[in-house]
Amino acid sequence: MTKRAPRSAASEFWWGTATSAYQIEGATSVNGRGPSTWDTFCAEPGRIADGSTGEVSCDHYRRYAEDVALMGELGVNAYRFSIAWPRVLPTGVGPVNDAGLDFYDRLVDALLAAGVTPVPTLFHWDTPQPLEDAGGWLGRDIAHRFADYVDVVAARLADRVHDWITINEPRELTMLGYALGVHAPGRTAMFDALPAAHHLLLGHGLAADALHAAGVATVGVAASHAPVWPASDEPADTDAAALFDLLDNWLFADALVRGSYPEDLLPLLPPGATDDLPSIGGRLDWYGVNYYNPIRVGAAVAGADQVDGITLPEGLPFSADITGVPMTDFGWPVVPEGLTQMLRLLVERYGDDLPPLVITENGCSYADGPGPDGRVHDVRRIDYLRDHLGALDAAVSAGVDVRGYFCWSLLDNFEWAEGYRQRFGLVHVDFATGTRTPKDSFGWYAEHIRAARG
Ligand code: IFM
Repeated sequence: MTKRAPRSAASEFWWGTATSAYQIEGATSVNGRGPSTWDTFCAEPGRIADGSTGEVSCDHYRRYAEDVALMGELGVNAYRFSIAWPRVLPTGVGPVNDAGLDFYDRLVDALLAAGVTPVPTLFHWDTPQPLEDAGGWLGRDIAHRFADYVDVVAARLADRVHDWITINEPRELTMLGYALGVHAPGRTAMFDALPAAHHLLLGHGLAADALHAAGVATVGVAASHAPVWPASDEPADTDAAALFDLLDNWLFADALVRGSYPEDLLPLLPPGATDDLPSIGGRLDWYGVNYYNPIRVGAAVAGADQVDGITLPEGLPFSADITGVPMTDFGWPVVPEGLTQMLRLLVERYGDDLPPLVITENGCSYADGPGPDGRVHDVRRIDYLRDHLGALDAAVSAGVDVRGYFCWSLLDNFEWAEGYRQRFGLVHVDFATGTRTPKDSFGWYAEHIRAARG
């Protein structure tokens, strides 16, 4: 496979922050936006922990100028946001909703005026509901419809937007949305969910081709990765961990980077999946890693397991947990050295085939809100960021080629099945009023960026 040339903007490290459309925009039924699977999922009683929806959220659709001004204060030179497919194509296919595209036009222009490079993600889980009704990502057709939508967006924005991300976290949509049903679209297909992974990956490949044909400078992906630690040296544990590792990390990365699938997973993929691999692999100018924490995995044990706050059903061929390390308020392990380890694992596995890396997400949920002085003293987030950026430095010192870091997230926002119970933002949002209050971590990150950029 030919390795693509490193991205053109490589001379400037991206210091950024990230969000996604459904999590911040609100305005879900405004100006012609169509319904997404997340609108449908949120409307089902019991799906979202606090019963909330993304209908208003941070109201970024109306307050985007204020949010771009915050980015100016923060000093980031790049912003990762996502484009809502149902805002552009309300039913997932034509006709085009110009009012939807106009919003992203305005946002891009505001970012450029503020000196911030826009790095849009074309799909961050908000599948148009009519496409889900026709089978969603379990079917193959949607990959082609995705590429058609990408053509439409590129035709409007590629004159000003040079760096793009095709899809966000295909692992989560496959596992949480289609296998376990704890995210939209709420299907519980278990191992029969794997065709969704393949179709998302095919969608990535077709979209990347559409973007390159539109003449964009660089195409990336945002893939979640977690080092998998076997619970012990016992074969039952190491075997279970190896299977989990394939499903969690290498199913996606092997296809994206090498254009192959792990042999052991082929029986779970659609017939003929390998024929599509030439349309998937080798299209990346850079590879985006979303890192939160490692996972300790062992042989199946009786009783339910919890991973990252999600209860796993019984009957899976592995168990997963992690103890003995600090936890965020979401119950996610805080293990900065796992970031160094994950980046090194990618380099070891792919060698020269690996494109330059970008950390497309890293961050933490802590509940701190404004104190009596009106400020948000989120000391734990500062520690988290300092330690993870240190772990990133360690990887770079060890020779890993990393070209950017996006902190998740700019704003407290709608955290999927958790609703508004988790706060990942550098900026606190009062969801009753929309008031934004930069946290102490915002000032810390601003200072870090200033020092790093010299
Ligand atoms: O909020 C999510 C984001 O949408 C995808 N990556 C993980 C974040 C925290 O859960």
